[in-house]
Amino acid sequence: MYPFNGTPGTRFLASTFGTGGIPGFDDRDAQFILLFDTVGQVPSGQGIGAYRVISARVTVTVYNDEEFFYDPTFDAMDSYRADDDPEHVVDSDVGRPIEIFPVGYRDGFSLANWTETSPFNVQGDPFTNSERLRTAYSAVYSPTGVVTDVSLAVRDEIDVESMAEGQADLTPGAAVPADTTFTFELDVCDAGVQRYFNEGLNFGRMNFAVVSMHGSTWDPDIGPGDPSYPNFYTSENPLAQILGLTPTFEITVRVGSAGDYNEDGHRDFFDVQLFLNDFSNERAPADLNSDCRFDFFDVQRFLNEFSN
Ligand SMILES: [Ca+2]
Ligand SMILES: [Ca+2]
Ligand SMILES: [Ca+2]
Ligand SMILES: [Ca+2]
Repeated sequence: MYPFNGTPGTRFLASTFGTGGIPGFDDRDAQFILLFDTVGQVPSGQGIGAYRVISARVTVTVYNDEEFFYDPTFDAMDSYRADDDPEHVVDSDVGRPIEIFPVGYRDGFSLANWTETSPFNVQGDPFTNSERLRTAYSAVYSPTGVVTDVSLAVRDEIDVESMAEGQADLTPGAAVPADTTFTFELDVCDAGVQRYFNEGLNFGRMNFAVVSMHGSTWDPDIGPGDPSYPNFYTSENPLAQILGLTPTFEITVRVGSAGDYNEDGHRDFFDVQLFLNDFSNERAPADLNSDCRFDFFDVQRFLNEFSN
């Protein structure tokens, strides 16, 4: 999802970068959209609310060698503003994080009909102004499924956190070598994120936007910033296919009632025992209301689902 990508969906590499507040461009200018079909692995069509994600992990692997610096943590939105912007703040650490967001759609597109070769825009002319045109965009979800485009989060002053910052086996600030894999352990302790997964798994497909706001030009005046930006292997990349470096998605999800907690088809003492054991050891499967706390509300929910 980049305004001037002539071959969307079929490239061997995909890059992510930002524009530092240049008018006419989204702040998150080049976005890497991943599509994973979950049909056949997670039952689809069970209804919104039937899915509770316990953990989710996405990986992407970098192709380019030592062209940007590793930053495993969130950077303040105002640090992405241009240096001459009065609201600019200095980035507190070297490099820029690579982040992952839900995907939203516009202009007639949806999870059901947006494909990897869908056009960047159907309205407007990105050569004149590409702001808020993209048919699929990095987004945040509300608990009721209201979608907000965060492609212009810097100028919209949406101080939004992603579902995860990519983590790599590197020292923060290090130049990132080729073939480094970034792992996103998605924060599922958020009712909006759970809603996003419910919509995706119910349909049978999970899409994600991998984004970063690395500078897209190397400016020696900026100092110890980024010489460049990440370039990732896509699923089409033949080398990545052979070497196992294509993007991956792993999920642990409960489908349906937690009453049969041990999933053996019966509701009995062993479900109660396993739930209480997980609950008292604060294991993620027992956090039945997905708020990352272990309290009365989880017990109440378990008793409800067990007795119904
Ligand atoms: Ca940081
Ligand atoms: Ca930084
Ligand atoms: Ca059982
Ligand atoms: Ca809880």
